Amino acid sequence: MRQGRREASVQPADVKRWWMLSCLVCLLVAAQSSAGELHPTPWWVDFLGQQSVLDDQPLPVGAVVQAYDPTGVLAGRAEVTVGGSYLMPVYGDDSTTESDEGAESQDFITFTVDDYPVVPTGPDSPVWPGPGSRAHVELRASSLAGDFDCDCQVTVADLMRQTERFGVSRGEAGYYPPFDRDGDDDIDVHDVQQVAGKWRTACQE
Ligand SMILES: [Ca+2]
Ligand SMILES: [Ca+2]
Ligand SMILES: [Ca+2]
Repeated sequence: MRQGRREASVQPADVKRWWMLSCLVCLLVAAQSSAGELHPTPWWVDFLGQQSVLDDQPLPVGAVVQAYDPTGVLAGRAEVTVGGSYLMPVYGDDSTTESDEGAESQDFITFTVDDYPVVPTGPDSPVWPGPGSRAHVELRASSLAGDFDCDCQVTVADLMRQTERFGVSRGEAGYYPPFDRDGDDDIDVHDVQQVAGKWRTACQE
């Protein structure tokens, strides 16, 4: 009987282990939500395009356009409902909170289409001009792995774009998710190796 009671009782070490595990889970969940969740604020800029392309074809209906502030905070997301077009509110940061919800005036905005890299092609520059305004920015996206300048081939130009951000982690200036090929929140040698492995590949004609 005494043996049975001892097995059923909760030991302090068990409580400590459970508590540490809970903390770890909370941290992981918090890290994930800050990385991938949109936090709309009352301040936004409408970004739009009407002749945007993925692999030289009009953006397909259902494609997801996303926008990031200079440290990789997700600030806008929109689904394409008319081929080649998008209209996306890109949210600004709420200065009254500690967390970073989005862009500040004159921030450079980067984009992805279905998580593929995008080159903005104007006519407006891809900056967040300030709440309540609009920016006409057409997008050119490429689904070819490692093709960061979206010219349908992987060359030294793509590697240079990526290595310019070498050592940058999510939350730091210059973080752009497509450069982080293995998705572990930094741009390091493993990500560069993946792109180097695609050297001289090109889109199929
Ligand atoms: Ca910000
Ligand atoms: Ca390229
Ligand atoms: Ca990485």
